[in-house]
Amino acid sequence: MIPLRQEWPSEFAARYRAAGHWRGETFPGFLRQRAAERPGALAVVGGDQRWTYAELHARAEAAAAGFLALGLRPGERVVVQLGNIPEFFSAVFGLFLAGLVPVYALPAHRLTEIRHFTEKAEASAYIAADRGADGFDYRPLARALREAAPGLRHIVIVGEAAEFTPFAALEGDRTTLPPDPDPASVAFLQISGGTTGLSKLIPRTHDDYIYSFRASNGICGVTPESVFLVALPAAHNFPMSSPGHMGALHAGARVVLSPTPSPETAFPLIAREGVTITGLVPPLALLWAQAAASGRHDLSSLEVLLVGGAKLTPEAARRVRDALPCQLQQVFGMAEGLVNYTRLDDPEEIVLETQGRPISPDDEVLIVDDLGEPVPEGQPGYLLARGPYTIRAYHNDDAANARSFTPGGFYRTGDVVRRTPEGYLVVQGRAGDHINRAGEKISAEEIEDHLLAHPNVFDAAVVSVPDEFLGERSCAFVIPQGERPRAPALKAWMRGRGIADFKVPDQIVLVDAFETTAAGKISRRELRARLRARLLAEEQAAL
Ligand code: OOB
Repeated sequence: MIPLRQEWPSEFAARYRAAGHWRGETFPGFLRQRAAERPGALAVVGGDQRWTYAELHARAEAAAAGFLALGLRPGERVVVQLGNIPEFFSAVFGLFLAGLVPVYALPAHRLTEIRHFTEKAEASAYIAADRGADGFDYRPLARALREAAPGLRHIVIVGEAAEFTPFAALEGDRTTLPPDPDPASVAFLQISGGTTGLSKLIPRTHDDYIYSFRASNGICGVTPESVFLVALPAAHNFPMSSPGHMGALHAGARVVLSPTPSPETAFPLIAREGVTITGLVPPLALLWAQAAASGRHDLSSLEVLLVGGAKLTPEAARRVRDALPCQLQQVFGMAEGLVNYTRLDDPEEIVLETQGRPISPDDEVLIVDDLGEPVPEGQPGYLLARGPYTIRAYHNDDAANARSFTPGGFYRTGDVVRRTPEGYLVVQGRAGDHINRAGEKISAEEIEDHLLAHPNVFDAAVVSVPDEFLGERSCAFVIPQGERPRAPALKAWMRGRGIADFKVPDQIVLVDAFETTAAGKISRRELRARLRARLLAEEQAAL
């Protein structure tokens, strides 16, 4: 098994410890501490379950002992695909307590992605629920995965487990639990937005990740009295750590789980539980703003709404601020590390017009040109980041590491930003060829590869198109061969490839050829840019 590593050069690690960023806390350690300090306080509310800190800890311990009794050993990796249900927390903290390493998949992922994570992480087990909030049955997926990934030894199902191991039945001897892990060790693998090809695995350590949400708590005003609503998928880095459910649990606050982010589901929960803080992607924030106008639900407990994952334009920011009775906070982050926030005491124009500034005084941000040279202050350039919670390497991916990190250890975010005189970042675009569809990142290359597997597709190029609701949607240009494929059939065929639904192209345009330049072939990136420009020009002309 390839060992899990995430290492900062010793002088950096020493600096981050001396500054008090890395305090030697661990996930099992902090949960145990909260359970001891606030045993009767509510930790997790979801569905018809309400767990106190003592109960969450006891359930996590039972799961941990159960994982070990199955024969799983500390250091092994476990793919977790759970939605916003309380068992997400008993499973994940159970894994932490057993020294096992969660690999966070999203509920939308399907066989192709889950198999990729399983193989790349060399996972020994997979945990899913019987059904998702949308009714999707994960058991057939689990069956197909068992065939496709022979290294997988165990499949655990929350709910009706059929032939698999029922999560609720996990039990074992709690005295066998290992001692707390090294805080510098890898706690879990998060998945990248996948800007080129398939998603990469992001190893995050106890030290670095706990720092990121503990510091976020300070910036977002999270206290033990806070009530955090998880509206986005719990496994995503944004609702997990900005300040997220992990921040809330670290603070001893209450986490409320909304099975879906729709106002119909979330608003009654806000009113009932007195939710004080939550996070949304821009399209949902706009939807909430619209729905709030009906005034049917009491949202007065809301203090802070974080919006991020994709660009919130100043006009959208104004609409959200005007419609919701709370403070708006913009957040620009990435699963690889760096997170920026506007601050709660920032002047209005900063909150509406910027994506915030870094969490940490030790976050190093560079804005550079094509040659890697810093651009003049205030000019747009590529954002590079290095710091106490920004990774230095992906797991098991030399090619991506060579591409994504500078020799000095800066992560190439792929985002194009400019910095204001006050030190705030404004996201202007990006360098990479991905589509940011309502905060879900889709790699153009990954989708093109799928399309090329179709017998009637000669070539394909996938581009992003501005979309009023989603921010961006995907359009696939396809050169057919043989029988002309029809767009709906091609979409259905894509779905059948076992990929997340959000990756299926929103639009498919058949073309006879891709233009080439006089000089011959053009780069893939250039081709996508030209096709995109052509489509936009055509749409303009049609108006
Ligand atoms: C968050 O994380 P990821 O890993 O899904 O995506 C990161 C990318 C960034 O590199 C940027 O391209 C985009 O998402 N992004 C934004 C943004 N927030 C993220 N682009 C413009 N404006 C924003 N406010 O998406 C994520 C992780 C932690 C906190 C928040 C978001």
